[in-house]
Amino acid sequence: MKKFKRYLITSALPYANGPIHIGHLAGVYVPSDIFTRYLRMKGEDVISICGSDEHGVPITLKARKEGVSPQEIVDRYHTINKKAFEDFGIAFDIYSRTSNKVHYETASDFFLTLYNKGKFTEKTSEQYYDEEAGTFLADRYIMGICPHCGNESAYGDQCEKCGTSLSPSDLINPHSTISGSKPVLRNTRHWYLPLDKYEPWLKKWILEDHKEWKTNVYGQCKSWLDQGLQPRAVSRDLDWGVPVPVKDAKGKVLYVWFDAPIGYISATKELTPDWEKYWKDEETKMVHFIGKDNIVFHCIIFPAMLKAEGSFILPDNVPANEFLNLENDKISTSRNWAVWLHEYLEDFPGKQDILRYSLCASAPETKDNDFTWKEFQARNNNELVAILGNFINRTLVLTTNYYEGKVPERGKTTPEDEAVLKEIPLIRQNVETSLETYRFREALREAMNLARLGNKYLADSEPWKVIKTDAERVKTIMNVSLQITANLTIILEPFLPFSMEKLRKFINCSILKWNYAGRTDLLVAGHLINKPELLFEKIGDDEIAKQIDRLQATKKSNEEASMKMIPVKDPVSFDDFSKIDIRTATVLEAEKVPKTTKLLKLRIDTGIDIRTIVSGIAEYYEPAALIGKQISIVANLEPRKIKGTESKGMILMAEDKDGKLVIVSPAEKINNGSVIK
Ligand code: B3M
Ligand code: ZN
Repeated sequence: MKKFKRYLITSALPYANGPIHIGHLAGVYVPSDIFTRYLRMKGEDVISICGSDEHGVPITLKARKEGVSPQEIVDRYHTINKKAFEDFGIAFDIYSRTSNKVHYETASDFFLTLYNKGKFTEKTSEQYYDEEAGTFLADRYIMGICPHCGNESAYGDQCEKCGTSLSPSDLINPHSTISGSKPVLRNTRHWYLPLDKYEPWLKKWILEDHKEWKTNVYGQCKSWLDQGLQPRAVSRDLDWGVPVPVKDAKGKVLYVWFDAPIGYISATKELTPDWEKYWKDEETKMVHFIGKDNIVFHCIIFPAMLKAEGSFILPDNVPANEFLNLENDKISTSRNWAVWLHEYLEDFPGKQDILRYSLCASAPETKDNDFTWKEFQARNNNELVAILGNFINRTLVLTTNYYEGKVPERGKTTPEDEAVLKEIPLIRQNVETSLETYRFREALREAMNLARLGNKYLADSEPWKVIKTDAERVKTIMNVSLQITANLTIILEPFLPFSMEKLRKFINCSILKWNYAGRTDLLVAGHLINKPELLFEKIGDDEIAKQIDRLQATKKSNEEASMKMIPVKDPVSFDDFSKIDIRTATVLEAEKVPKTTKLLKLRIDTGIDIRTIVSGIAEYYEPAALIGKQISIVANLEPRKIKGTESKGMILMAEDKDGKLVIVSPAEKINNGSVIK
């Protein structure tokens, strides 16, 4: 494997239009933080770069909705998110933002370099324009009816109800969300990066030279490349973003996905005047941590940009994760189906490590995964408390009780002691191998094996019993246990930085060098440890119930909201309406349709005839209760055969959000056959 001189770690720049949730943390920031901390502890030259992505249409949309400027939106969320990362110990060397000056200059220069080298093509095409507002419309600004599912509020790029990707011309009755007017097509000129020209190079670089990339990443790249790449527009008609720095480009900005990855470069510039060594030296290993929806941008488009520019290095790896779901449902900002970091900290103050732990333990590394509060509780109670906490607590308490906190001498060792001591460097090796291949779940499991080893060692050697008969032997046992403890503070540090910092204080040892892990002399005899406290505590059922209740309340209010919002159907003419013949009638007989649960067969008197109607109301009405009841029916609906019975007409019913049905009756008794209009 190639040896690198330094590392450049980037983590996807979150859009500054909403707060950070557990999905972001599990997919991108916890793994990137673990990796960075590990490298720092190894003494590598490493920088970790992140910041807010402050451009793009969703931000302008949100600003418009709230009636504030886009800058106000990004200022708000930049502050919130920067703090959330700090609170969770995600230790970036810089958390920058793409609305700052360095970034504008860097992105402009980058564009100009490509422009001057003739790397872009220019093309005029037709795009939707809002004549009333005097502006071109990004696809998101156009709404209309989805041609697939009839959703009346589908966007010009996607229908969020059925998930189909759309283009604005697919929409039925498209309208601008800015003015409400019908958009018209107008010519506009844009710059394109001809990705097709980079296809042969990308195929070799990814498909041949980077076979070691994670299968989900490699697979997605392969499928893009197999489909064939198209030129991509790198500019947009929008008034928020980095202006296109050439003549005759008024009202045009760089496409957000052109400027955002350049944000990694600008942030590095902001961090250090020595930035070029990280970006322009082949001996730097660049690694992009991202979520799966960003793969094409980081593996295909950004590398093509870097290649076109010519002086930058390319990523060595892009360990993208899949998505995390929450309690079996897709995390969604708009539906508030998420665990927000700031909310978590309100309910679990000081317990960042538990979330870091459980998100890493069930990270969506190879496939989408589910976060549940029950599992969170189990990870804490059965692993952090019962294994790690238990081992540490017993070791420290016994050391305090037996030796007033002084590390005892390790006397003659038994084969069992030796086996345990030999295991420590092996565990370190396993953790390393997993970390270096971006298998963080596995790395954490391996690291926890050290706590398991210690726990089992104590349980097997029972110092609390042996102390009565062989005090010398206990000294050795406790010395071995303390070496394991000291090793834990190193090996678990990347995963549980808050708790390991505390533990280092307990044992009065501040060694933070990865290469010390595996040693069995980290605490010398006579070294004094401090008075310990509990590192982890059980989480009670009530605390978990509270979280689950909150989610259930969210689900309920979402359902109610979506019920309220069932959009009104398209207008019909009065002529069309009056074709439907609605009448009053009275039920004469009612019986269940055999072998069905929902159907009743009714004989009714319509005032004109006596007829049979089959209706799906058996779950709500006992047949006997219906007899004599006056109802409303569609009298001229074409007859239909239902379960062998000819049904002539339909009974009118109101249906509520839970699907409950209620018969619609005239408010007072009236002759059968009266026209309802
Ligand atoms: N802002 C997209 C996202 O959060 C994005 C990443 C940019 S990384 C250069 O999905
Ligand atoms: Zn749809």
